[in-house]
Amino acid sequence: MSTDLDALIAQAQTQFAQSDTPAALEDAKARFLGKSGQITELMKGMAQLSVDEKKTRGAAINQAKQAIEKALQARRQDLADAELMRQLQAERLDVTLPGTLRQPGGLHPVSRTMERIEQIFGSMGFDVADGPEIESDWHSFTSLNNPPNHPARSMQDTFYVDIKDEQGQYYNLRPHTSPMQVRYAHQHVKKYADCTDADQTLPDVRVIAPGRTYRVDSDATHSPMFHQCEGLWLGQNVSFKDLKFVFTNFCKTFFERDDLVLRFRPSFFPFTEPSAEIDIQFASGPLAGRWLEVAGSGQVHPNVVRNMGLDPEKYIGFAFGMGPDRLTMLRYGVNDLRLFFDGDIRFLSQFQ
Ligand code: 2NL
Repeated sequence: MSTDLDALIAQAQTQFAQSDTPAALEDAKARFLGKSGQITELMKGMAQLSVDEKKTRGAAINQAKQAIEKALQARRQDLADAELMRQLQAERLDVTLPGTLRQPGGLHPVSRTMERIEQIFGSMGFDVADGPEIESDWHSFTSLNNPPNHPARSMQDTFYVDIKDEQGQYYNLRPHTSPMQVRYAHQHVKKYADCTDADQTLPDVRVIAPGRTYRVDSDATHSPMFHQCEGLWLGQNVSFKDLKFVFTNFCKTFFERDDLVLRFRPSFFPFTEPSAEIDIQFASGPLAGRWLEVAGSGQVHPNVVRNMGLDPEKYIGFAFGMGPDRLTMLRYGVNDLRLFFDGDIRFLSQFQ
């Protein structure tokens, strides 16, 4: 092969070696193998040669072309290998590092209490009501026999939503779960509408209403969002003795204590008459001998029974309201309510 071709091959090899990127390499390729590259120009330059000269010169140029293409291919491969190595380095995984273990989750202690409450009252034939957290003024206050200017209705005590209902009253964040029971009773009336004739046995309303509730209040024992569980049992002959049985049974089961005693202390609520505060006392353990207030209760006021769409001449019974947050504190010996709502996993995981 002629020396000009050897020099051309060497020149191509040098330029390919100096190309550090695929783009630079393709530029270098164009200078030798492109449309106006040096190889192409040499081919064009053969026009004046004789047939024999063309044969030998053409073969030599072709050989040079093949050598340059081979060098190009080799350099392409080198660059691709280098890029792969760079990528492998950059994306290197240390498979010996400890993994990110996903800890199993668990129920919040207050949710556990709610489930226990539902289970225990369920075993005594109570249904579980559900309902909205944003309530109408009528369901939160009026239906429950609260007078129009009752302090519970004030902005100091209740959170209001800037939306009015059909009666022109602002909606509120329900301050208790009673509205769910009022709604439940109405549905009950609809469901048994054909069963209200005097000769027939009227079906009881027996329901609990657990859920989130809201009041303008915040310290170690009050949270603006807290939980409540109310209970309602209305029937033709449901009395305080039923309340006493049901609630005693609940407390003994909930706290897993047979030596627990109850005390009913006269009280006042607009929605019940007569009304009573329910205190419990443990015979042993860290809280032994202390009276602990656990619920409010009473015989449902006839106005409230009427507001439920039921006839107070036919339906009588009791209602109660308790705080699952406080019950959880008593059961586990927690002294600050706010711990339940801080979301600190070190505290919460202790209940799993
Ligand atoms: C308390 C007071 C109480 C009720 C709640 C109630 C519900 C309806 C009708 C009548 Cl639908 N009463 N609930 C009755 C008495 C007391 O709770 O101190 N709760 C923690």
